[in-house]
Amino acid sequence: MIDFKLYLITDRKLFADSGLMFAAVEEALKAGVRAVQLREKDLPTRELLYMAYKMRGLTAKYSAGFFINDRVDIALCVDADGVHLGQNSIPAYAVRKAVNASRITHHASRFLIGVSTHNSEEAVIAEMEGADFVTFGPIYHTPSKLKYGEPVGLESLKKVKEKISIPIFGIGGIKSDNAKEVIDAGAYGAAVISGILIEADTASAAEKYLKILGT
Ligand code: TZP
Repeated sequence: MIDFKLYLITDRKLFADSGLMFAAVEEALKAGVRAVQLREKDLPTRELLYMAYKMRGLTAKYSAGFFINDRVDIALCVDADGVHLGQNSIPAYAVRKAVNASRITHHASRFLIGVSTHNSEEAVIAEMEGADFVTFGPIYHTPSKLKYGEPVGLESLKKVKEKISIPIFGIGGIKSDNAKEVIDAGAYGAAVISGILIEADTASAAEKYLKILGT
């Protein structure tokens, strides 16, 4: 049901302007990336909506999945494939109810719900509440340690894997040279920001991950 292993997450602040971010995401899509999450938490609603329309258009051009961080309303407005919830977002069960009520039946595909988790308790709850997949991390140190907290490491990933059956995407400091050990520890895939978006050659950075993870 989750047909991607590499989950590209945006951060426009890595770029001088958002046009450059769209260009980088397009390079990654051309290289074969199959899913993108728009994660621009501090944008005012309308700006986020316009960016989401644009990113929906771009991902659709490459038949890739498109997720919006936190904002179920915007995900529905732009016909995204799903939403990615944080620990303070509306919980998955409540999103499911709202989506079932508002989504018209011509949608053949399920509206996917991902949840960010940082320990096994959060992951177990996410699954119980109806998430389709979780991200789990930060696995390693990230450039912004304060924002994402201390690394949880591979051992805790292994433990979470024993407790839930939905796909787990490792997140946080995952580079092409450590992606394999994340998969070996039980992750289904990897969620990546800087390993792709700060690279000068976005396409070859994305290709390196895809080679290790599969699409
Ligand atoms: N959640 C946990 S770590 C992280 C998020 C959003 C950041 C991942 O960024 P990077 O650059 O791939 O380490």
